[in-house]
Amino acid sequence: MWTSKDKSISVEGKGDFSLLNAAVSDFLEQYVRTCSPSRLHLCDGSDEENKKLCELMRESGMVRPLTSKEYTNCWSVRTDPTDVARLESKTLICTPKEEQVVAEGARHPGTPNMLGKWMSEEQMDAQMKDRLPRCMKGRVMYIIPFSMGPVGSPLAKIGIQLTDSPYVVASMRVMTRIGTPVIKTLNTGAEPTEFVRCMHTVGRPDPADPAEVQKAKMRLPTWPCDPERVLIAHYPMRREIVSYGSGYGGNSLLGKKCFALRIASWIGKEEGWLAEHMLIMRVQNPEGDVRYVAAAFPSACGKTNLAMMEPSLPGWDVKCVGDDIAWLKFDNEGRLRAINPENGFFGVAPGTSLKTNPNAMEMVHRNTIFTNVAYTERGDVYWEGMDPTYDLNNTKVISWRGIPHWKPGMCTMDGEVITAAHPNSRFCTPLSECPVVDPLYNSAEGVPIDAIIFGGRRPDTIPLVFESFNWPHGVFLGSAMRSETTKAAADVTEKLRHDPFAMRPFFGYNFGEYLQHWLNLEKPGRKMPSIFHVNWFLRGEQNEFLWPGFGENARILEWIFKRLNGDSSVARASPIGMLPTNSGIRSNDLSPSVDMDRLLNVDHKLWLKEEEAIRSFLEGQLGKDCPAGIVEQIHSLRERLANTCSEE
Ligand code: TSX
Ligand code: MN
Repeated sequence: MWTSKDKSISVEGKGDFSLLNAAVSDFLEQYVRTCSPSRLHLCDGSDEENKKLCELMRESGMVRPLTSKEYTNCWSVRTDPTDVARLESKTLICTPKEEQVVAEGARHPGTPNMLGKWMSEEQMDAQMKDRLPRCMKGRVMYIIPFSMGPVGSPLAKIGIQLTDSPYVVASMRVMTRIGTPVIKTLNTGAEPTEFVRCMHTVGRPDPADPAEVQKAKMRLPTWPCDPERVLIAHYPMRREIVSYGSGYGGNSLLGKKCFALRIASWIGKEEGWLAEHMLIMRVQNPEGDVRYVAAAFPSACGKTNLAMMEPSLPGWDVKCVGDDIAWLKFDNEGRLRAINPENGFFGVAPGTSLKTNPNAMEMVHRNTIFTNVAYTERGDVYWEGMDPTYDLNNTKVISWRGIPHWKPGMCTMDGEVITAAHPNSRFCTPLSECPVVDPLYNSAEGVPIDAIIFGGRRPDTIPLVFESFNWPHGVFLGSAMRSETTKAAADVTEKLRHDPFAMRPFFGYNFGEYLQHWLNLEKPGRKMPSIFHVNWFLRGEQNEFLWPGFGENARILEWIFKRLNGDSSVARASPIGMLPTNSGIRSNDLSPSVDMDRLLNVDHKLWLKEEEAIRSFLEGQLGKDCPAGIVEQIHSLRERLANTCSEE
């Protein structure tokens, strides 16, 4: 039983509420009063608790166990068909002043704001007052204490998530470290540790409102949500997140994008560190030298594949620390150290195969929650691009929408292709199941970062790899990132989207301040990591990929190693940065059709256009908030391009 401070309300409850300190109790009481749950469940994080929860979800029809012998403790979930992705237009950062979130350029009327959206705290409070009251009536409110980062690490931060979704509890248990040890660390210091308040509800409509009850009847009974009224609010100054109406991962697993990127980037700016949309990997060469690199890529670039790749070069080895988020902070010795705040992978399933990511294919056979993939009569899962040898003719496949005899090539009446799995379907797997997880993934002090890699999906213009001249130039490269979207679009320029630092939907504060924060990191006594830019996606005349990619990307890592070791013979200056020399990248043992000259070419005409696009984007979005250090980089690039004659 849980009782409010003034003893006026009591709610049936499971768990030891005496563990909660005063701040956590106040937070809980505030939302118990608002949401009126019928029961409370304080999660301890135990296996037993998880087993019971999965069983409960199985009984209610929300999850199906994968019964095939090849899978152990794996589950399949289908969401409401209207609740399948993050909703950027419903995602807002709430502060007293708009300029804390939106840069000057994007505040101009008529300029579309391409980065974070803002709403005043008062306005958002009113919106939520319209949604939250009694939203958990008749149901359980789960209380999840979680740590982003290894429990007790000086780089870790704690959150408490309230949610009415058992799917969220089971997923948070995979993606973060949850349970009793986390509550205990809140109270071990001299004063209580700060925590981020995370409130989530699927927004089951008010049972007292007949209209809302009627609307809910139209939905999948196993996946309550309120898609028309979804709202994901971030209050960075209050260290609070309120998410209403969606059960989908990016909107509901609040430790991930909401906390570890948006709120943490704000805290990082205040405290002098970085929360970035980056993978972290350990690379070892045949001589045994080890380097850790962090890399930021926009979506559809294969970040998860790279994070756990199998290098094709003999003697090279890759280990994975994380595939999505990095928290980076300089230590007292002036070295940049990184932790992965997460404890699991929440990866896109379609396209994942033995060819693109053998390690992911192996790990998803254990302790994995699949969302919106197809289910088969063999009791396993299927998705597009999973296995070209899968016998679809003789296996009954149930699509993610529940079509019982799905076959490739099926179409709707409008001629739209029906896929087996949703394109944004996911696997949710603990880090510890990755066959190449780095033994230091749990290290409290983090791993030392020697290189930062930015990337993009570009059919032309951007060479395979190049290095920044220096730190501010590297920051500029991050700000200039653009990538092809996988959506069909009329022409090539429409397909390219600016995605600075791969953070476009994840900035927690003003992009101008963000760039200044990055520039300010360079200080005497600090060993700044080298910054690189890669592009695996250059295409030739027949639209064919010019670079084999995947394991062969080890060749790029080899060049990066040489540069980190100070080898100046493998690079030459170009207007855009340091490019590999003709023999800089090992390619003699690649197919002769791989045209290295082409892959490393800098096309002057295209780069003049590129500079124009970067400048117009940065000027448009930042306006007066563009740091002088970035303005200088734009001018220098233009000058270098003007001062070199085209080689053609
Ligand atoms: O993940 C990818 N990587 C990084 C791998 C470590 N992908 C998949 C991106 C979609 C999410 C890639 N796709 C990569 C890559 O390096 N390169 C490409 C493009 C490509 C695709 C197919 C082939 C070659 C390049 N070749 C054949 O299919 C035979
Ligand atoms: Mn991501």
